Amino acid sequence: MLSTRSRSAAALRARIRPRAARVALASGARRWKSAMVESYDEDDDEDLRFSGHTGGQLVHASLVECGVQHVFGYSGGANLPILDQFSESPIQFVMNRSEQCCGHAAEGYARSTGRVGVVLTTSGPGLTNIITPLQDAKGDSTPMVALSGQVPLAAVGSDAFQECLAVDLTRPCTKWSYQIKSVEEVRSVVHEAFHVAASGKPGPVHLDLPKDVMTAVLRGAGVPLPMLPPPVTPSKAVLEEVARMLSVAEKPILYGAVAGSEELRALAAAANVPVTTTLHAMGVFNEEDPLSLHMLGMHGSAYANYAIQEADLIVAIGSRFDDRTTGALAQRVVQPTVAVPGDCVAAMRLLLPLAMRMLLPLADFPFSYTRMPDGRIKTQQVIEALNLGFKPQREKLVVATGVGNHQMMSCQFLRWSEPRSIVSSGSLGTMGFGLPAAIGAQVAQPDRIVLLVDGDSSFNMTLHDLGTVKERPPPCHDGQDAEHQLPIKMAIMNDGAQQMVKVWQKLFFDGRLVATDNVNPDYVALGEAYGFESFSVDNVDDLPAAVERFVNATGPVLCDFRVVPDICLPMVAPGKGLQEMFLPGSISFDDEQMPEMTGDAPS
Ligand SMILES: Cc1ncc(C[n+]2csc(CCOP(=O)(O)OP(=O)(O)O)c2C)c(N)n1
Ligand SMILES: [Mg+2]
Repeated sequence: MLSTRSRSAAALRARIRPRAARVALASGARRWKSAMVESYDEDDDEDLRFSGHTGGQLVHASLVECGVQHVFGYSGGANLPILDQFSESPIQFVMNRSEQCCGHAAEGYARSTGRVGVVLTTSGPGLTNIITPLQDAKGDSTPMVALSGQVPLAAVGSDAFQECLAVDLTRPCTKWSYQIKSVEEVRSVVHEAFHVAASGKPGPVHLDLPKDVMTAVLRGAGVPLPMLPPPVTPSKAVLEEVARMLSVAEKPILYGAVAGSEELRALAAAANVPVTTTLHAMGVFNEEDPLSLHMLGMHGSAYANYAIQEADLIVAIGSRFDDRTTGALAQRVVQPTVAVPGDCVAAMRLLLPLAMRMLLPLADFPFSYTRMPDGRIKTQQVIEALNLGFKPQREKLVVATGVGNHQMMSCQFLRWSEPRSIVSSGSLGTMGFGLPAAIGAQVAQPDRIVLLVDGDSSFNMTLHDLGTVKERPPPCHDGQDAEHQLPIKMAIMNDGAQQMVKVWQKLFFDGRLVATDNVNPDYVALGEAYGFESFSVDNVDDLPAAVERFVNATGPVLCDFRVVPDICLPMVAPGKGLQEMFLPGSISFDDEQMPEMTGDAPS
């Protein structure tokens, strides 16, 4: 990020990754016995409460012990002994329409709350269907526990029906993947899985559960619960060094942090340092605050990109310098000048009393776009109208997105003021993520307003999960059953294209368009087929009324916003520094005016 400019204050440049500490977990290894052990419950060795339970019952009991309230899952022969436990359970079981959707729903659940999302699949295709969500959760540091059924241990490795080498498949896309081999270890392993998923840098854990282990009966106490290491405390001395750097920096900037909204706001105010956020952190810092520079990166605000390029001190909080946020870098891995391992929120708390300085940010180059002269509407325009429509209820809003222009335009044209208000696939960029993730967020928080801003192509990938929106599962421990539907507001930015990629074809492949136009279903008819209030709008005159109807709908509602395709600006072309971005107005989606680019298209 800073490699393109050398400045005299280079010695001050810091790239601090407070979460650089990782839980060191080689896959397959599952015991910590170190001097760091905080407590160990000796009584647990004698715990006979679970003697006589089956493996399936132990899994369920462990989920309850770990505070699980919702599981997203799908049935199958291999997971029946576990599924059976949910016939009478304090845990609400949500059946999405495919395992991929279960996985994304668990991600939406986790990201909008900070709690661990839980998924249950069957063996074979059930498990392979969650590879994408697992990788997505790994890339975006989302705590998730995935449980898969498996053929009986004796059949493992025999190419049995619906057998796959589950743990081998999930090893690279999880923090830890493990096949439970005896009923004795079930409770201990499940507890440990939740710890691994939620601690250090959060991420997904996969447990494979052979059917015979799930039907076996525990005799005696079983393996004691794991001994867990205490969290790393950020070093006061290192934070004093950070405070010193902050006090002498001329152009510092704060970047990142998904958690610790209050701490970040206090820190920015005390030190008077501007804040830019990544996709996942939208809202952690109030964008109405004059210190807010909004999102940075490939489609970030021009002022954030200029500011971070010019900064002599970057305080990165829980961020990992993804290439979508850095632009061209000499090295893929950014080495911090000072690293503060430990919990970000704790680090910010400790830094707060030490940090004081004066500086005012520069906010120029606003997000903008060109309106159509004939009254047709653009995605940016719709999102601006949605922003206005939902403004009075912004504290309650959670926004899920697909992947593409509409995703970036949501970041640009919605104003974000609340933490955990965006649910979006950042690292993996998974089309089809939006609808199931919205479902997960709504299941987790029935009182919040869940808005899905989806692209037509992204929506097409998982639209079968409309069935889950329609049939909310029966009431459970919380007694919510006012309406058997999830009141998700689904806004489809229907530009008839995979527009983000189509733009790249125009820019980098001499305008040759291959397989980036869509033939879409009639979304209004589709919504009605599922029993939702559904309508469409395609012009600026009808837009305010359509948005009002959309905002005020009480149940699930689908609006097909028929929009004119556009390019998303600002845009940093591949291989370029952030300061070399195309600004709004500099290029348009018109054939004639598109400049031809050299170099690789974005990946
Ligand atoms: C599963 C998956 N396949 C392919 C891609 C590559 N890709 C990135 S954006 C995009 C187009 C998205 O189209 P749409 O959802 O309609 O959004 P738009 O850009 O038109 O707003 C594609 C194909 C992806 N990100 N995910
Ligand atoms: Mg599209």
